[in-house]
Amino acid sequence: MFFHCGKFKLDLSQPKVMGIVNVTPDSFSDGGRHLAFEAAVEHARRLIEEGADILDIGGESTRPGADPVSEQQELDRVLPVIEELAGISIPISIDTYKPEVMRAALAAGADMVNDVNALQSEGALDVVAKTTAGICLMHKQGAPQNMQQQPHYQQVSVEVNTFLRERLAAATAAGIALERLIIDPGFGFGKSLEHNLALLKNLHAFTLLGVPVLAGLSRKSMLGTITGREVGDRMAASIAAALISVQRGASVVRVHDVRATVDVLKVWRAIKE
Ligand code: 7PM
Repeated sequence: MFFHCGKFKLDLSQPKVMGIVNVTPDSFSDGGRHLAFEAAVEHARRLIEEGADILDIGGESTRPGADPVSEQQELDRVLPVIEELAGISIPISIDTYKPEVMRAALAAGADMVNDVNALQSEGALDVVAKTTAGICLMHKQGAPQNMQQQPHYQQVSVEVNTFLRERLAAATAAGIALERLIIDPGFGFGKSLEHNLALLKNLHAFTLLGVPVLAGLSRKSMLGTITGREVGDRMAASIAAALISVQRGASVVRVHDVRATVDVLKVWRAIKE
């Protein structure tokens, strides 16, 4: 299966590693933007060296519990980084749910949109339909500010599956080819530990929708709950989760620890029938 993603066609017969690049100013607000730019570009280049297949660049608007960032702030953060990296050997994904940020990022050289809102924002479908960008459609329940307060499902896998099927239909109806689409159950986005584990156990069911599956479990709080480890100490748990995801059919894993994940997938590949 090939994933059409802007200038690229990714061969997903081997699972791919998407490395996370956050463009977030630190507390030294004076010159913070420049420091954030330098740090993000340096981090991106390191992830490429470590073997990342895709870079996911985000201005931190979609984190659970996070305050929304304005469109202008998000543009100011991510555009210089995309412009600086444009022309690298792997696809650049823009992590945003804002249509104007999608449009500007794709114009600046991004090849893919990673949208935790699954193109439900007003105008988002139209913006990406006019391009050749790849798109990740993710499920969440509720808004990032409150979604972890009281997640509720009758049957989480069925409901997430139905939602993603509907968003795939909306995207293809807007003229986006199936080859450009990838789906993601959205671990941690309005899900309890029990919900997350049910989704991981049943991850294979999502591959039946006919498009590749992306899984993002890296450093997430469910891994903290299971292991009792703080966020900076969850690499082993994250790698286990990435390997399980791939064994259950994921074609792309979204991770912080690219080097270690690439090694683990090499071992998996060596014994894969
Ligand atoms: C705090 C909690 C900070 C969670 C950051 C996060 C996903 C994503 C994120 C995912 C896709 C993180 C998350 N998670 N996009 N964006 N899938 N497609 O770990 O699972 O970066 S934000």
